[in-house]
Amino acid sequence: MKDGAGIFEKRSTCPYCGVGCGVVLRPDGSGGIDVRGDQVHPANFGRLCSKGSALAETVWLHDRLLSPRVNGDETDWDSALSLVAQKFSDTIAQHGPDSVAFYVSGQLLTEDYYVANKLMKGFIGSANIDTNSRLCMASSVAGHKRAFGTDTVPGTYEDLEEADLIVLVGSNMAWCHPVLYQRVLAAKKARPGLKVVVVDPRRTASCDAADLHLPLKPGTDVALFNGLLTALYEGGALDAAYLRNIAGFDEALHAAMADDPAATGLEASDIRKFYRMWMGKEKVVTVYSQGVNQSSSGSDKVNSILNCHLATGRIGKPGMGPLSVTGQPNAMGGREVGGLANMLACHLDIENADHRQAVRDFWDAPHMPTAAGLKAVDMFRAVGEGKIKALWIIHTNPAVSMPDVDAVRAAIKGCDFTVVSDITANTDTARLADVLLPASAWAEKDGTVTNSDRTISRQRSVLPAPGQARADWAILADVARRMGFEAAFDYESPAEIFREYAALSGVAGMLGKDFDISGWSDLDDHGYEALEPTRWPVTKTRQGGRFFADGRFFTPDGKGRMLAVRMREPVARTAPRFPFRLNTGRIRDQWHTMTRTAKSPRLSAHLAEPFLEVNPEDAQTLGIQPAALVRVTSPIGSCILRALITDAVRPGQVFAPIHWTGETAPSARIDVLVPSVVDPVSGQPESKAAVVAVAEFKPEWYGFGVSRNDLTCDAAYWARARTNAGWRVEMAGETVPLDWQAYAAKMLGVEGADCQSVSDPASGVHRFAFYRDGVLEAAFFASPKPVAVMRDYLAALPGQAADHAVTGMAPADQPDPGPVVCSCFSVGVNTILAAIEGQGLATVDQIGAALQAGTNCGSCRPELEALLSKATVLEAAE
Ligand SMILES: Nc1nc2c(c(=O)[nH]1)N[C@H]1C(S)=C(S)[C@@H](COP(=O)(O)OP(=O)(O)OC[C@H]3O[C@@H](n4cnc5c(=O)[nH]c(N)nc54)[C@H](O)[C@@H]3O)O[C@H]1N2
Ligand SMILES: Nc1nc2c(c(=O)[nH]1)N[C@H]1C(S)=C(S)[C@@H](COP(=O)(O)OP(=O)(O)OC[C@H]3O[C@@H](n4cnc5c(=O)[nH]c(N)nc54)[C@H](O)[C@@H]3O)O[C@H]1N2
Ligand code: SF4
Ligand SMILES: [Mo]
Repeated sequence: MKDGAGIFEKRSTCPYCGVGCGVVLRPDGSGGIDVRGDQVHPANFGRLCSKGSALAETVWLHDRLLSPRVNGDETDWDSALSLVAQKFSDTIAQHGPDSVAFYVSGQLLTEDYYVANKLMKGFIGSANIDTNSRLCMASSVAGHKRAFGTDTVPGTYEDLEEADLIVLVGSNMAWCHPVLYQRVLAAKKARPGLKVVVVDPRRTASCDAADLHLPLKPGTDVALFNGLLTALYEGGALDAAYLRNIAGFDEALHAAMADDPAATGLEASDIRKFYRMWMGKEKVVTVYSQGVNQSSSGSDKVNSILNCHLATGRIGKPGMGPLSVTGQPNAMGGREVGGLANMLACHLDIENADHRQAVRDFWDAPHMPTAAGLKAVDMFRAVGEGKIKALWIIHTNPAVSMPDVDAVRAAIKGCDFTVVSDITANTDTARLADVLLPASAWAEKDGTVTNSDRTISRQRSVLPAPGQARADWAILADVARRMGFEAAFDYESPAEIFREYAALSGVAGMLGKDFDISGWSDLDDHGYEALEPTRWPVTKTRQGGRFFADGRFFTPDGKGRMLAVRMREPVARTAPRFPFRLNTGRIRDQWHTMTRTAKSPRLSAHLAEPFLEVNPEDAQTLGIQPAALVRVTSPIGSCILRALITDAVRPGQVFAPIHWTGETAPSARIDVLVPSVVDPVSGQPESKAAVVAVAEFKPEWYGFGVSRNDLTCDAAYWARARTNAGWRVEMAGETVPLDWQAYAAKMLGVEGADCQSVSDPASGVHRFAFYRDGVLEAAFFASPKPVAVMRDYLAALPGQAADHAVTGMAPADQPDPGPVVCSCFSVGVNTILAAIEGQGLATVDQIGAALQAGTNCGSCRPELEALLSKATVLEAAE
């Protein structure tokens, strides 16, 4: 597509969250791209969040893996892929198909996923392919299948606009699905009658728009929704006609009545208020995410929610229904294509002989497994036990994101043969690989993804793949051909794979399955190139729409199922040695293990350091001061994090983000603390309910540095972040270096540079500024107490003359902007607070008019609201 000026641009999708926003990409001619929201994409209608808006900053090639590597040495594709094919074939010949495994990702494109799944399940003959969606959506899949007979998301995004009540359960939508959240805010503004309830133990940014926040005890959601079902029954709010299509009502109600919502620890009046809101508004959408799924009772939590919607017939109709929001851009596509070890393809079941036969015939497959394969946690356990001897990890970083991650790391390291496909060699997982394969990245790839509301969209390439990088599907198909499956993997383009997949879904449709996109089985290459965002199903007779309003389900008897579920506490119990419940999750501007978002200085400025939210009461009991470091210890591991004292978390609970890794902050890898406890039905780990002890970490010294160069740190604690000028790093050490200047120069990569220093041995405070040719290369500050310097000001200095850098303070006429709140326009908290006070700003829109903050993507608007109320509180106290 060309614009009026003849400049070439293409429509594609954002590679981050499951909202699946449309973007328009325009190469800038020098290797970069411009990114803007796609006005006509039905997920976002032009909007983008802070991460989407900063995509252009993440495509630079700085740390890209450009050629295959075997045992660390660069090589060509032919050698690397022959080795992979040989090792997999030999292992299978010697130890059987179940001695190999693929661990893949909800970020793969559907075409990549299709090839991986076909190779493992149809040709290798094992079901040992599982995906990081096991850590993410497995409980929703299990809940859907139990209730509906299939993994269908009944509703659509438009339901959010039509609803009268939106309940967010375990979802921090403001930060994790920001564009959907903006749609909710816009709907609320247009229709103030729309109410929002947030069910989350923690006060999150999503609570700012909430009419009611229910900070329930972690893990007690089932008691809340069982109480709701009971209240609906007692209040006469059930839909008797719809219930004729539903089995299991009596048992479900009986179980619900046995639970007491008081177990949630919520005020009885708040619970009643919530139940009254639910009963009083027919159009209810319940959005749920990882606070529900990532639990040892995740599947039951899902079904307790579905029970309430089924019992009231509030499902699949405009403005009502359960809506499980998917995390990754193609989490939904992966579920459809059969990426999970217990699925086949197109929602067909591995354990169903008819389904197996149909897929075997379609693929002309030589070997098909008859039982489900190993789920993620079991898979890595089997790797650790030596039962899996060849492992291929694609598009995911399990050495950071799996529970009990040090055991997973040891398992991967000990595996006879590990292949990792990634876009960079600098990940904790890639560092453990025997063979490293360079994948082409988002802006270089073609394919399709499915978002949270079943909309299939094209991802389109606008940049050439750098070096030898190749698309994931092409690498997989090449290995398959080298393993002897030439005919079945003779693909030349993603369009060809997509057509085959669409045809297979027609087989599933004939078997009575919901996932049917056979309307596209004849799509030619041009049609594939031009494919518009479309909600499935896509058949000759039907396109899109909602499911289940008609009371027809995909179970053997065609009825929906209510499940009898009872509340179960998280498996790990707090005890005097481990008195805190550790909640984990995401922050606004980072994506998972940061391999892409951390390349953006703007995104890195929002929260530049890993942290632990601690309630002020607990901080006082533990003697923890603001900005202190804390050691967090669980029965299986230990971390060091910065304490962030806030009443957003309740006493007895702490929260830490998941994003930091061996590359960015090794002592903050949070999954070293989380045990590998799983939901018995879905196999999904309980990632949000470890138990921990918290104590102050007292280092000998604290440090802060900025540098133009790459850093090499070895302190007990360090955390680095990108800045426009290079890097910034927070540090803390347990041993005092003998020569501070030499230590700082080595770490900051400025050995031999001119140095200005101010040292006070008595107080232990040391300050250094390093220059080359009168330009500041780096600066470093160390102190026995947390370092007090103007961090955000200093971070911008490297590369400038900055002759006062050694003071660590800005000259009086250059105020410190403070940590960035608005990433789009890099507006800091101090700037905003000063403007609120100085110019008497009273609304978010006034802040926008004065400073631009919040006027582009809007992701920071909840934080601007919070700053306004903070300023008001301060004023009131004066
Ligand atoms: N910025 C950003 N956005 C992302 C991602 C990212 O990395 N960064 N990742 C994407 C992915 S893959 C996913 S899966 C989604 C996740 O999206 P979300 O699920 O919204 O995000 P989380 O922060 O993991 O967890 C949500 C909330 O669950 C709460 N919670 C913890 N325990 C309980 C409980 O027992 N009950 C209830 N009701 N709530 C509980 C937590 O306090 C937290 O606020 O985000 C997607 N979007
Ligand atoms: N404690 C705790 N743990 C959690 C969670 C939690 O809430 N709490 N959340 C869980 C959830 S929901 C998720 S989804 C996982 C996410 O965890 P991961 O999937 O492990 O994290 P990512 O950083 O998304 O990993 C993606 C990898 O793919 C690489 N990559 C990028 N583009 C491409 C490409 O085109 N091709 C290939 N081959 N590689 C590419 C990236 O560089 C990166 O290394 O974490 C889980 N772990
Ligand atoms: S909400 Fe943000 S991260 Fe998610 S798809 Fe849209 S732009 Fe990307
Ligand atoms: Mo996820």
